[in-house]
Amino acid sequence: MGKLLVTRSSMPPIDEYMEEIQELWDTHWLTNMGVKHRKLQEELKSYLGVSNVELLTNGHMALELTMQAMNLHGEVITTPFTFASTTHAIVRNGLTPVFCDIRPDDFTMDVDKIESLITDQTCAIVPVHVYGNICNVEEIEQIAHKYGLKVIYDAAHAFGETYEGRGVGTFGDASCFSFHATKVFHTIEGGAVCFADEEFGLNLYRLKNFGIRGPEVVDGVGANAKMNEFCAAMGICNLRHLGGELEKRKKVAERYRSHLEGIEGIQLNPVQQDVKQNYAYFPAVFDEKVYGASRNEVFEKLAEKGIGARKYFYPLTNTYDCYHGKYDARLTPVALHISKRILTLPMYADLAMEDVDRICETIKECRK
Ligand code: T4K
Repeated sequence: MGKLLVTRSSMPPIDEYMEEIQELWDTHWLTNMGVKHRKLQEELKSYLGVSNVELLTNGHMALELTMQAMNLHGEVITTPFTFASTTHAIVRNGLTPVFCDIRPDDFTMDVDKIESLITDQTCAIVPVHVYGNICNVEEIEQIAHKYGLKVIYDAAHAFGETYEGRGVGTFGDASCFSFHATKVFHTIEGGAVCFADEEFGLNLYRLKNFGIRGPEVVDGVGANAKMNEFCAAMGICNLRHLGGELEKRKKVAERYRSHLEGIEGIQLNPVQQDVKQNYAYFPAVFDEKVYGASRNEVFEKLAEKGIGARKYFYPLTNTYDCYHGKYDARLTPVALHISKRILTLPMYADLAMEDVDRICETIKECRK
């Protein structure tokens, strides 16, 4: 049996992709908001049920440029239980991250702890729909409204999800998606920002193109974060097949649950009420004292058998070497606890049921 990695990119049929990019050989138009870019943008608007979509080179630039386009200054309340990108985007904007703890059940920002972190310097909240678990969007909206704060969701894991029938990208002032190769929906590398405010959208559009306003006017210190035509074409093809891919992911998740649900000492991702899930990740939390094996032991045992589970998200971003001495992870004890115990198991559409069985058998063998 070959190696199993934590995920595997979905690929559209090659002929379909070739057909989609054929046109580029005629036009020689390869980037800078060409036809594929515009087509994908329109398709995503309708798929995600949002009023505006700006396409970018990746999810990180989506976050970074969103914060810049909002002209934020001061402190940003965020979570340390995330990928490097969320915290780095804040810091790279000259903003100060203030870390809020997470909930032990769904790992999203604990809204009961937000208000005590707000100061007169706070300008925004950046929560993460981690593993596709939707944050408490109502409560976050209320707090933001009360204190006049912007809300930028890191929705890198939440592509295509809905909450109470509403596209997840419609919550907050902006939602930033990642279309990286490892994601449920991908454009090889890519990302997008969904938003309602057109003026913000214009700022964002300029910032992704060097801050150019017109042929002779550059009035923003922008970057180059334009999605190219080959990536957009990949997105167009992948979007056609997404329904089938999600169905397959659902079956994989169900198979995992049939093996692992109800085992003492293993906590699975919750099934959230009123959420249409995307089955992006399959995390499991191992409580060594109850289960009889630690997360690290399970990780090692799986690795011995060529199964590449990952410790998403360990370490916490507020303990990274590059932030040494700046933050105190003891102030986010739940995040610290979970990050030492969580493991994301292989999850992708083409993962064979026998492989899920094998992964679960190996996990069960770890019990002492
Ligand atoms: N916010 C959050 C919450 C995020 O999770 C992320 C990205 C971002 C923001 C930023 O979005 P982007 O700027 O990336 O669009 C991976 C991804 O690179 C990253 O996108 C993702 N989160 C993160 C959770 O996972 P690594 O360093 O773990 O990737 P890597 O190279 O180890 O790949 C993981 C597995 O994926 C491999 O074992 C095999 C498979 N794979 C990988 C690649 C590169 C493929 O099947 N095909 C591929 O092309 O970060």
